[in-house]
Amino acid sequence: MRLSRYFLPVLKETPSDAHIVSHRLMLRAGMIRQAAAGIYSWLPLGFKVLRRLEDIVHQEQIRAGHDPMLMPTLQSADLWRESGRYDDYGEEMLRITDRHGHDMLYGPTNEELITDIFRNSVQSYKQLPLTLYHIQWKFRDERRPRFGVMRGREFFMKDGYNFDIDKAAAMHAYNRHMVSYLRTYERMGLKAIPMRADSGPIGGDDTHEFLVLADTGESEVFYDKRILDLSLGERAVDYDDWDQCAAIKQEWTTPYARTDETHDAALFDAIPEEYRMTSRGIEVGQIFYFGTKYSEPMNARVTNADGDLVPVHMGSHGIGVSRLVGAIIEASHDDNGIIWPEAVTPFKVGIVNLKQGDSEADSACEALYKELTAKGLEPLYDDREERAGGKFATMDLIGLPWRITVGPRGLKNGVVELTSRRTGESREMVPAEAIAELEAIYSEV
Ligand code: 5CA
Repeated sequence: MRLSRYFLPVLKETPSDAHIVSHRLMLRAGMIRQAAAGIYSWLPLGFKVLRRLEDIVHQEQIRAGHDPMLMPTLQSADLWRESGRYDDYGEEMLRITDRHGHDMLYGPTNEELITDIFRNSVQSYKQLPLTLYHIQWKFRDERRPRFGVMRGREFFMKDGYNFDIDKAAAMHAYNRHMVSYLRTYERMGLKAIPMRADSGPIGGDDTHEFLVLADTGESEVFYDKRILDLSLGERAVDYDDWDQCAAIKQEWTTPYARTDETHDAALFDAIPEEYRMTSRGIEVGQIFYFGTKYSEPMNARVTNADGDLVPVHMGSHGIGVSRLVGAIIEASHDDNGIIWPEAVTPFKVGIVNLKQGDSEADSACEALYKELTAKGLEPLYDDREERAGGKFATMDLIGLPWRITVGPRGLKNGVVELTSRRTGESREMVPAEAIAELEAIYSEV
């Protein structure tokens, strides 16, 4: 992409109504614009990051054996009356009446709709286990939408629903989701810690939230520092292996980690003092096991191996995809702007032409641009007639992890400069070497 033709409305001024760094940077970097309180348009740069996260979520869900689908944003109130949540959900639910006088709602979550789909098509335990998920916009009429996309009213969420014959099978689905979420966040360059949580309006007995540590997080968290050393890395995971998934869950849930909602001071104080940590965290996902809470009232039953009709055991599992964009920025930025992890960056490398209009600099940049593009290294080429300082400031603000700087002085010796956004370190090399380095870096992402 050439910056001269790209819609990137960066702001020089810091927006006064944005109170946390990710909100400020998303506005300044031209990623989002507010449409109404807690509702945002995603401009090209922001949309690219959102799509990257969505892709990672899909890949990891499919790897875990879950089936992607798409349910609508609008739902009929009738199903929610069956589960009893139409009245229980309260003011967070946006209720709408259509022209025929039918009660509708903008879905805050989809337990009822998916249970309805399930009960109309599945009759036997032989069709289980089954996990269906979608990534769709949700609406919750939050009393205080704030922090930009972190607590929006409209937000993009992955929600998945497992259907199993009994509690043991549903607990495997729970464990499997925990493992696949750990892998998902790790791929995004994040450390997200599973913490025992409260189930709130979704209900159920077993639930964990995934929290990313950040000073601006809304939750207070207490944890054993040693949990930060855990990583799935290259471990081969067999998502059908109950024991392996249970062992990984055990590994991550053994060190103490809880939010203020479930904090137990006595357990916490039993941890050696040097490992005891208190900080703030952003909730980027939550998994639930709630058994037959929806299948009983909604009559979602299947025949088991003995021929008896039994309600299915369910859980639901959510990832805050739009919130993650903000969470990644909270976890990865400096005074000059965003620092994207390679896995989610909107463009893989920026090209800065220090002397636009100089025929040698222009043709060196063109050659780089073509070759990087051909290799799938998605460059953003700043080909504007602007001074170097302004170009560097824009690149730093939008946070591409790598930058290639091309100027007449270097070109005299045949070299360009490759700079890391994270460390600021710059090295001179011939263009082919810079391309080869980037290829090597991105082949590992
Ligand atoms: N049905 C279940 C699981 S699919 C559910 O709705 N879970 S949830 O309420 O925990 O939401 C899942 C994730 O969506 C949260 O962990 C959070 O990351 C994200 N989320 C929830 N509310 C908002 C909001 N107002 N703005 C942005 N993201 C949100």
